[in-house]
Amino acid sequence: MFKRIRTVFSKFIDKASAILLSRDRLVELIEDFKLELISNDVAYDVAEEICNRIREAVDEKIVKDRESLIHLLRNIIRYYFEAVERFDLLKEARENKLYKIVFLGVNGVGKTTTIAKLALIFKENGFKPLMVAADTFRAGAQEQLRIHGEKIGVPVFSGKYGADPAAVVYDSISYASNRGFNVLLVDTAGRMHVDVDLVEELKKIVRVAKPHRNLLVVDALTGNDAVEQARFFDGAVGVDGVIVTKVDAYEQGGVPLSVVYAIRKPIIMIGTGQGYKDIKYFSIDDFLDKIISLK
Ligand SMILES: Nc1nc2c(ncn2[C@@H]2O[C@H](COP(=O)(O)OP(=O)(O)OP(=O)(O)O)[C@@H](O)[C@H]2O)c(=O)[nH]1
Ligand SMILES: [Mg+2]
Repeated sequence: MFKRIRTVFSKFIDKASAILLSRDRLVELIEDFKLELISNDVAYDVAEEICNRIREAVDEKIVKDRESLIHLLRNIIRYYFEAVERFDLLKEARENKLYKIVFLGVNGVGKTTTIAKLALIFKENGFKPLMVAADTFRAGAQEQLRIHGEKIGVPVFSGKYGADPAAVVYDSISYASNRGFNVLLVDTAGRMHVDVDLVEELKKIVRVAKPHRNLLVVDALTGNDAVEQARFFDGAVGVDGVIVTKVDAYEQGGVPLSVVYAIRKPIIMIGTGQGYKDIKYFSIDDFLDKIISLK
């Protein structure tokens, strides 16, 4: 997990600490570092900003040794994550009679699996979740959610194949309210951004559901595409928070930072495997510890 970006940081720290006093060589090194960041999924603008700030700190003589360089780098990265407001799903669920989340994301990123993982978290915290299959397009989509539901012991609401997804969501809300469910997790069809009709439909789902949160699921392995997807969905229906999946198999490391930078919305959770327990709350400190070693 994040191994490549960790190597990029540690190499930079090693080399830069040795030449902190020779500005020209340092500037050159920072330029190389920038390219390395970019090739590990750090968006160009972020990489440039990071490097500008390092250069400024060097000029202001803030960076005196290895320790202060590490400190500086961690603070620079931390800043991006702390600049966006975070929220707590369990806390919000406690504050609402029926807490509704709509999950967004393109095909195959891990939406359905993530919904099942989250449903299990809600269940284990004493909630009564209902999963809603609003993907009425793809054969097998509802079935997939139902299989997950059976395995984790969480009911699934679905409409007929080919039904209007917004109508399914509408019906699921009264169903949930009448039967004492208090968390509604809506699975939507994987949308390709070029498809305008599908976007209109997504807007309709959101209008009907009036969700407390729209959570976008992105697959870390798609790199820069994850950033494009974030921009797209945020522009189309608004994204409140992001779940980054498949980080267990992801070495580059730049995606969480780039996504937060692109849409200024927090990473809420990360998917760390295919099992139902393979999900974690995103922690800024954990992330920093993984990518920038303290030594
Ligand atoms: N390694 C790993 N695999 C994951 C993770 N999350 C999901 N997957 C796998 O990714 C594949 C696709 O997951 P789905 O949940 O079906 O994805 P989806 O977004 O619902 O896909 P569509 O419904 O086809 O749009 C499955 O094989 C999952 O097991 C994760 O965090 N790590
Ligand atoms: Mg799915």
